Amino acid sequence: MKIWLDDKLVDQEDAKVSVFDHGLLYGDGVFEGIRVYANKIFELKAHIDRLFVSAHAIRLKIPQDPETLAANVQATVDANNITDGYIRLVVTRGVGTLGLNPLVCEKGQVIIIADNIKLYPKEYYENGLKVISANTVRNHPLSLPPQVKSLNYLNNILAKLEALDRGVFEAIMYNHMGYVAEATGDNVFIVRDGIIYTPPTSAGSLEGITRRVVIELAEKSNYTVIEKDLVRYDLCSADEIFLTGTAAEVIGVVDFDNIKIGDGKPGPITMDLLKKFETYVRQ
Ligand code: PXG
Repeated sequence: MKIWLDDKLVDQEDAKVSVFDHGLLYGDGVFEGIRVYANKIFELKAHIDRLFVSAHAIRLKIPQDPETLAANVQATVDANNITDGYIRLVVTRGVGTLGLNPLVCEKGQVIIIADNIKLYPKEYYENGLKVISANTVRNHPLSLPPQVKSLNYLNNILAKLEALDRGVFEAIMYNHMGYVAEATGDNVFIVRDGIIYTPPTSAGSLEGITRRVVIELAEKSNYTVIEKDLVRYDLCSADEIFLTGTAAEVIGVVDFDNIKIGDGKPGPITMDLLKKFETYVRQ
């Protein structure tokens, strides 16, 4: 496998970074997870744009311009003959010293990995997921803004552990005011009386690219989509719940905190949007 490291492709065995990299020492950096569908990188520009905004927000200078970085992502996909797969694009603060100060790190470190994705099992889509409410509150916007896709995912990892401890795969995270924010690696939607609702990203979620595409596809199909703050009760009383994300795509939730959602199968609007998404990404 070829990995893009800094300014060139190297063999996997030679893809090594320093133990003084602040990405490792402090989780100081940003990343993107991107899909390749049928030979085409999905929403590459949107991912590059979000990476640059995240980096800007933490005062990390990406040592390549967006066009060059996009071309290098494509070159990594091509070098590994990835036709359907997954790209991890990482920019760390780079090599520094044993101290927090990011200003001593001279140059950000670019890493691009393109590999085959381990898809979610088919039965997750057919049967739906069970999810729980996490006790771990989503990062306060005045600490680490949830819109920054940073290398520090401990907030989400702690919530994911709660889910795994309780024998389920995903957890819903709430913000510091008690409103629904997102799942640990996905955005959240509900359906009630045929209307689709999702929290605004200001409630403490990543500005998900799948979320945006699904909203556009839903509106094109004449569904009404409303962004509004949701509370736990809105999920308890929903006809359908579904999650969206690069890995998950569109996936139904059939059990929330041991409450059956709908008839215990992914709902009709969820399945319709999943079908439309699958068609859209391969067109
Ligand atoms: N919220 C969070 C916290 C995420 O990490 C999303 C929402 C969905 O955003 P996108 O832009 O992907 O629609 C994410 C993204 C994985 C994996 O392996 C998770 C994500 C991305 C890629 C892979 O679980 N999460």
